[in-house]
Amino acid sequence: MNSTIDPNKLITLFSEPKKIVITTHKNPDADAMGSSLGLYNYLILKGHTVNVITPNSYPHFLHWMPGNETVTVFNKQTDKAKQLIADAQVIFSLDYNNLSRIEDAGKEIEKSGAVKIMIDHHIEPASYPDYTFSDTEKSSTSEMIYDFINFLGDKKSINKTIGECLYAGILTDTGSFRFPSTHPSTHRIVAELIEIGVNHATVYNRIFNTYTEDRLRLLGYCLFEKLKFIKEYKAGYISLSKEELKRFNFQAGDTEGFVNYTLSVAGIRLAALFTEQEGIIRVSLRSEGDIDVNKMARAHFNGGGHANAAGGRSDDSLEATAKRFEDMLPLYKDILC
Ligand SMILES: [Mn+2]
Repeated sequence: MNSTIDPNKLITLFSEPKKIVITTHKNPDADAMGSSLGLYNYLILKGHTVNVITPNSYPHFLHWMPGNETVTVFNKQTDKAKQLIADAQVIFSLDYNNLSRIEDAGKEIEKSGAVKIMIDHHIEPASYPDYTFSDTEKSSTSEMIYDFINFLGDKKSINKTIGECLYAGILTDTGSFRFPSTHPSTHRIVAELIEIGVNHATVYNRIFNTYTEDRLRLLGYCLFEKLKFIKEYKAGYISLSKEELKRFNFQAGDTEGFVNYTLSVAGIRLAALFTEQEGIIRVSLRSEGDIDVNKMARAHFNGGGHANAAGGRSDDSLEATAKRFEDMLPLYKDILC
């Protein structure tokens, strides 16, 4: 962990019961919820009063995590969430690097005089926190929560409940241990989690084998009818209009992971998914090797993320957004071809 931070300062901070709020990014994924609820379960074990606040709701396949029933959703329980932030003595920012990533909740955090701690693996962390643990080499924020508890000298307190949450985040953010961010340290941590009782098969099934029939058929439709390849640039994309999503009774999270299927075709190294949601086009980009989709997302889709996985948005039509993607490919001819 960050060697410039004196662990004793944080050990002292947490030596007496504190009111703590844990926040994570919009459209929370398994790493966002796994790191948040992993840390939540650790901190309540230590006698603190802890609340997790998400900007908006998150998919059903993440609801099994211990402590899920206590999560406050900012855009649904706004007054409660504002009060919790105002009362907090310590506020964590997990799995995001900038208050703009949590929209209105960010404004409340800006006003707060609480001690702020960021734990995150995205590039270019903002400077508002009192303590920043930022490491873009790390597989996941969940892995960093394990490191954080270890940093506090309290690894022995990591139990099965905490471990299941952290395992979920590590599993998904590494693409099931495939992505380059999967280091020997990642496997060592996971080995320890299994040793303390985490059942990896159970966590896998709870996350990946929970499709509704509609979701599976939407995937089939995407692959059969919607997937378009631009083979000269080793690229492919899927675009889905709101009418198409409606036809399959789309629920938040249903298209999670769909973008990766495009990369499973030999010779394809860049994939995109465009979905028309809430009046904007959501953009997901994935790549292999040295193709930096974080740069593409920043330059063309008002977004960002990691080198091989990034996201963004577009205010244009679905068709115009897909065209923008196709038009941008020649700019990256050198790295794509
Ligand atoms: Mn993450």
